[in-house]
Amino acid sequence: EFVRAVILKGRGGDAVAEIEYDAVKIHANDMDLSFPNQIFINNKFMDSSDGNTFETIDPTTEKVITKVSKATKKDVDKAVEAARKAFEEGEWGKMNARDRGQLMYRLADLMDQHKEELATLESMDSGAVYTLALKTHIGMSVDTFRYFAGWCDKIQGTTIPINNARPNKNLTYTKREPIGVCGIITPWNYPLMMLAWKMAACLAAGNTVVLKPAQVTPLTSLKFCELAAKAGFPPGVVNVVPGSGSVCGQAIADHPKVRKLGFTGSTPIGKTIMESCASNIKKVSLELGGKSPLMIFSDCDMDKAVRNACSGVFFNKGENCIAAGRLFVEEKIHDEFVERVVAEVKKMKIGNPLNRDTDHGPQNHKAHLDKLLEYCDIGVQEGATLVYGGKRADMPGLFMEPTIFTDVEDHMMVAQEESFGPIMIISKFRESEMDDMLKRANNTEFGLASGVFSNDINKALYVADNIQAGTVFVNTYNKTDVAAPFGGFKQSGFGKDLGQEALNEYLKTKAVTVEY
Ligand code: TAP
Repeated sequence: EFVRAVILKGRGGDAVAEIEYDAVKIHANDMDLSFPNQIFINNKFMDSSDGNTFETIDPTTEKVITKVSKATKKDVDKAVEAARKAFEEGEWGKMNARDRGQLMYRLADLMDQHKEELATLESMDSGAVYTLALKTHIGMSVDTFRYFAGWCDKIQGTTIPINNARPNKNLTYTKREPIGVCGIITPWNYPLMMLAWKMAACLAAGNTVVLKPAQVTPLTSLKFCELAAKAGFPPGVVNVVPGSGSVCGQAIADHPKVRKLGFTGSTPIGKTIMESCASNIKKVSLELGGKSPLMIFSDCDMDKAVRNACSGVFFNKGENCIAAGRLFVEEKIHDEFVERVVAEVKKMKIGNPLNRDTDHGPQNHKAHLDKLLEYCDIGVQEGATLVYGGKRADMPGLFMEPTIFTDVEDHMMVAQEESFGPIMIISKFRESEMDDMLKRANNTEFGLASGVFSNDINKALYVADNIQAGTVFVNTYNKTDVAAPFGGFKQSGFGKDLGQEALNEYLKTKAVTVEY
């Protein structure tokens, strides 16, 4: 059902602007939802230039939620031009940094006020369990905007004592400047959170942006646009172009006026993006795939290790870039550990992600579920022991049983490749073989995250020092925070999201030398 929605000036606490668009209205999760389904350019929602659309599907019901406008290359050009104009000629480029911060705080407040609506949309579009979507997908997005809002007026340069051209004196100072029009391309696992991680740093630095969300999960990024306009962001600062990677994403990566590209997604697409960025020497940051090792020593707190291993693998149905992709469990505790994780997995409630007692929702989309089932088949063919799951759950919707493999050997595909699904992969090591185990854990082209459980601080820090990964969790897992830099090594990419370091990805340094 399409109805014209008008958001009135001043309504909803902090809103300052009005925006009018053809809203999709549905009733779900005991609430009325109203959201856009068109391209967003210059603070206006519009159809694509050729009028084409694509369908976005609810993985719980496999039914179409709505059609969404499918951006063309022409639409990308239009969005980039809007962003360029906003950066070079508009109010945004002249705005005081502190005022920019206020806008971002206001947007964060609006996201907070709409969190139930956003979490419901995220849950329906991506299959995320609602309670998790509220806390993580949306909650961390709000926190990210608040965190970077605080950075706006703290982006500073340095003064540098260079050699003087005697008898004159010289002074060099640096300025940290925004780059200009930035492109952002996001994946489908945490649709709004991946937007927030990149866009908040990008806007805090003073840039304008054209973002392409993943085709299978566009809805929260469009609802976000409504809130950005409502918060008072000037036209052209935030532009969102839903569409395919091969057309719309590629057009952003190729665009000569886009000066920076922030990408989160798979390693193969990251490589093509990096090549495309060479066309105009775009600055690029890549957050790519992972196969993060989680190493569990016999001297660990077993309860904690079991709990964290389960959430490390099954959090967000395993659709988590830092998911513990491979467990190394010390032989001495291996059998007990396996018994206990199986017992935990048996307790997990699979079902409608909007139900408050559900632990495990449907996989994001059909092609992904099919890939996961094939991954399990290969694991069995390779000779790994399938201890639990490995198949589609016996119910309607794209549900997969949480899965556990043991006896996984290093040469197997399941030991090497990311599944991006609810599949625990367990290998063994002996106490005397710590260095050998570290070698095995490092013998991968990925280097996103890692974890270690041990009550021996020397052992834990030895592992932390010697593991090749951008993130190391010691006696915890998945503990990300908006203030801590996040990003991988090796073919997991480069450049950081979150923390102060993320600002560097969206700034350039100008050195000014004065003689007096
Ligand atoms: P991809 O298939 O790489 O897609 C990511 C995004 O790139 C999508 O928006 C996609 O568009 C777009 N894209 C595809 N081809 C493109 C092209 N030629 N030019 C420009 N854009 C293009 O990844 P995915 O399947 O969505 O996400 C899963 C992967 O992301 C996993 O490997 C996971 O580990 C990784 N990931 C990493 C992190 C971090 S922080 N390192 C976080 C989350 C996910 P479509 O909508 O058409 O697909």
